[in-house]
Amino acid sequence: MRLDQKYSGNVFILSSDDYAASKAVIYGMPMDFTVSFRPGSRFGPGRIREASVGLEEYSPYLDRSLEELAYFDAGDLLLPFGNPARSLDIIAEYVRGVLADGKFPFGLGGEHLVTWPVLQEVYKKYPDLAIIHIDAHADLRESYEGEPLSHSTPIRKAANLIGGSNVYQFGIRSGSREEWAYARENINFYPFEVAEPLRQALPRLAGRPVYVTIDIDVLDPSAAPGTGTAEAGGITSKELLEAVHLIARSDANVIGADVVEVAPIYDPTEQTPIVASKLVREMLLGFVK
Ligand SMILES: [Mn+2]
Repeated sequence: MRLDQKYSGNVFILSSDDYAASKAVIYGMPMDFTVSFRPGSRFGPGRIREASVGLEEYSPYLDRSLEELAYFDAGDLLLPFGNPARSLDIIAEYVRGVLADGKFPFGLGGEHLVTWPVLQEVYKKYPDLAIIHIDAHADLRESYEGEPLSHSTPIRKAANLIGGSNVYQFGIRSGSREEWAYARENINFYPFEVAEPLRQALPRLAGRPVYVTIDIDVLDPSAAPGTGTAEAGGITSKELLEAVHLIARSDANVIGADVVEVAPIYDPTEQTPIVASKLVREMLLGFVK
């Protein structure tokens, strides 16, 4: 597998053509094969990139510009439609290479199951791994309708792998009674709110390698209607950006990140990919040192 191969011409603004010299690698994971409600997130990565042309390269929050950071955008990985298991293998293989090259993996989903192979690879490299998961949904099911490879299972799989005490969840406002009971008992669970509990939890992650996974549906549907499983009662885009900045300014060592579940077809105003593209800019500038 060639890690420096571009699969499409549509890239995030100011991304470098030089894979070798890049500190971070953006890759799209255009998979939405296991969703229980509305599909369409396979088109998320491409639309986030298109929306990125509307961004300033400078972040006034972080006083840092995209021009100061070398990152490569590989485009979307070629995933076989209808075959989640093989798709996850391809994602794992790609991320394994990116990590072996010492680069920061930055994924764009896709449904949330795409985070699972990434977490497995990241954990192999960082056995002391912790996860910050920001989402409306707990994603803590063991299986969904009998299927363990489901978009509602990745964080449960991660908790089983790295231990629930290393999983930090924020903004959750949906899930089964079993998921909530599991969350309360087994992981660091901060439902409904994001920025305030994050502020309190971050000191405990000082010095730890941390992977940050953000489901765009943590936002209120009024801010981000373009997602498969929109959930009323969400946070504002301002609070989500604040959360990214809190993590960026903390002593946690962010070693990888993703933004998932943007499904552009449900948002004719395109505000969802527009919000997501700014989120990606702030995450790149804040997390990749
Ligand atoms: Mn979600």
